[in-house]
Amino acid sequence: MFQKILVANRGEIALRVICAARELGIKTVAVYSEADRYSLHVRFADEAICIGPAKSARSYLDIPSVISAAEITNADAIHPGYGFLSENADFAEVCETSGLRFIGPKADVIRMMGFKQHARTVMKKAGVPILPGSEGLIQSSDEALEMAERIGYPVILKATAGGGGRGMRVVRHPSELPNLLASAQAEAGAAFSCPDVYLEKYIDSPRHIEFQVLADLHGNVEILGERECSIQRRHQKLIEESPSLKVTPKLRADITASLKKAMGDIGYTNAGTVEFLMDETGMLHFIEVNARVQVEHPVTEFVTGIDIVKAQLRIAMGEKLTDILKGPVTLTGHAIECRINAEHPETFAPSPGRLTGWNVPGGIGVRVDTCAYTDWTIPPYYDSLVAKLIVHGRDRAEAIARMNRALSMFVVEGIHTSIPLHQRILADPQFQAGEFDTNFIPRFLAKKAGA
Ligand code: MV4
Repeated sequence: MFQKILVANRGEIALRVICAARELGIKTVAVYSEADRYSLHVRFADEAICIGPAKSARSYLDIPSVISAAEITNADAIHPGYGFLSENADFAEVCETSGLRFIGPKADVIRMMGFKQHARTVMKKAGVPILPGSEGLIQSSDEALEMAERIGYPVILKATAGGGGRGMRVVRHPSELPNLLASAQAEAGAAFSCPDVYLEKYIDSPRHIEFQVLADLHGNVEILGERECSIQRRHQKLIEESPSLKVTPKLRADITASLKKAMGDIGYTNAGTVEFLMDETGMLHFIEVNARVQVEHPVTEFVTGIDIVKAQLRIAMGEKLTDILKGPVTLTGHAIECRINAEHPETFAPSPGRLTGWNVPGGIGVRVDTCAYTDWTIPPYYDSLVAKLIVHGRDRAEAIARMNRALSMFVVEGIHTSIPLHQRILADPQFQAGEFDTNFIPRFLAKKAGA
């Protein structure tokens, strides 16, 4: 049983972890940079400790500073949230060797999932559908050309250590393959200190659909349905929902069964997400595993009624999933999340500054996860997420109406936010019909610019 945990993060997710710990009677330690002294996560934690200057590399990403803070405050465990150190296998390892429980998967599992080609191999072996592609890493242009010929163009080269679109190249013709291979390898080497790339069939207009996993330390795995995350701009999700309109009960059951086996085989523990691309025929293909709690976890919490962060803490304390879940996982109604960013709704320029006015919507089926408050100044050093607005309705139409209502009551003054953009997206007939893919936002913005 944990007496006290340290939350190695900031903003809304730090506060989210503090909420879960408090409900379980576990004390919390917040860490903060000099820029976050007046953040709500500092105020609501039982203790708070400054770990360095504003720059993340010298505070939230500084492993010795975070570990020292945990040792000084006598914490039992560390929750990493998302981003920062959450998928850093070395950090997870240092936690365990320092006698601190890392609230996440084991270090070697995080490391393995970080190498995408390896994740592909283990998923395939367990019967999870993957895209046609290389069995291992690409050794030469000739090998890649031969493989691409067999699979058929277009293909995509991906950095095995990559993520967020870096070290990726789409190849539409053999003549461009050698140069694109070299540039993918160079970019991967510079960004991840690992130039290795693999190759797979490219899907032109996929949907991005991901499945939520919980796994305990006793070999039990549960899948909490899926999230539709196709509404993105430059790899930043804007709107997520659950369930996906395009996932049939049969498809959900099939993927759930294959993932239960795969995640068990891998020895995956705690919370995680398995990402898929859906092709034009409605088939799902595995792409990668995210070994952390995600920004969009609340939509799954709304439709399942399961507190995912509390489950993370209880799993890390050794509890069994059957005791945590108390019955089968069921999906009820429809949930949507809008990420409210401090940025200009048309130029997307960051918009930090003082919140001179701030009113958060409430009422039935409305949840706001935020660390912001009136007169707080959003610092310019971190990502632009200021709040997550999540709604739940009995069906998608009710959820959309509820989101519109809640957005209209969300008052943010002093900065620009993505609220007007969300209102325009929700009014779009294609969005309302559920007819969209990962090219929706580029198309939507081009349409507006042209009009
Ligand atoms: C793909 C793909 C099409 N085909 N893989 C982008 C980030 C990384 N996580 C995977 N990504 C993609 N992989 C194949 N085989 C298209 C993308 C992609 C994408 C995926 C999900 C959501 C938005 C996206 C935007 C551009 C490209």
